[in-house]
Amino acid sequence: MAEHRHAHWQEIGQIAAGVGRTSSGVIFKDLNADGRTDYLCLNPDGSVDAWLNTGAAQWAEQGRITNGIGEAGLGDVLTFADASGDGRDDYLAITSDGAVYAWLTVGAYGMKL
Ligand SMILES: [Ca+2]
Ligand SMILES: [Ca+2]
Repeated sequence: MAEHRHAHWQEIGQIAAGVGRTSSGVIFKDLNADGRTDYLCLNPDGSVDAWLNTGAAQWAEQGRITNGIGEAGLGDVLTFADASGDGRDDYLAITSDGAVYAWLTVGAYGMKL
């Protein structure tokens, strides 16, 4: 008899109160490689504001972590993914022809509580 695995979901309710932005720019990435996804607001100008996930629905505001790349022709799509393999998601700009430019996350994010 074949074993069937099914996803199981446990509702835990609201985990973030929101930061007064529209949902379109909200993304979740792990900035500090602690295994907990962090809350990022990607603004239309490419700047990014971030809140670290400190656990139990507690978010530590980091403020503006980048003003954006400010280069014409880049940033058709802006996103975060770990390009360096260190567990911390990096800032990526994907052009209209699929080329990708990366800004690696270096240093440590503070924990403002
Ligand atoms: Ca994290
Ligand atoms: Ca990285």
